[in-house]
Amino acid sequence: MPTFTSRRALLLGVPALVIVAGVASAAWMMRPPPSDLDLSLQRATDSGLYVARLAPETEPVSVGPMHSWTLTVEDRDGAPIEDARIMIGGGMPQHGHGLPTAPAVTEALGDGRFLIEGMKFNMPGWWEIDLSIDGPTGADTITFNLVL
Ligand SMILES: [Cu+2]
Repeated sequence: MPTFTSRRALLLGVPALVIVAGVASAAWMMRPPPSDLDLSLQRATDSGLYVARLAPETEPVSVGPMHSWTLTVEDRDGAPIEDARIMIGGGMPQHGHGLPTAPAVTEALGDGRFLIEGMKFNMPGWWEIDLSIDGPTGADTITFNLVL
């Protein structure tokens, strides 16, 4: 029966593919991050509208536990941004996957500080944290690098 055959091929083929991909990617995933990565956690956003500073709630940042960060946003003159729509994304560029959680700003703490909750890194290596900041002078983006 064609249906049975194709289902069986799928049932056998998918796990085999997963295993092959897993073995192949193990070496791939061990690659060191680029040596010229900017690991600074305070920088101007891509179009220069804001200066963003990221600080983890506890240092060093470790692989595993869910934790929070504080993001501080200032305009280019150093004035704190009190009201902005902030979206958080990211992932591991060398592994082709995103963040394992969906972190979000849950509170404006004042003085341009925003609480980011729900951050988690589930493996060692190079992580990117992508922020989009939509504030009073416009929308801008920035990507921070983190090596765990
Ligand atoms: Cu990864």
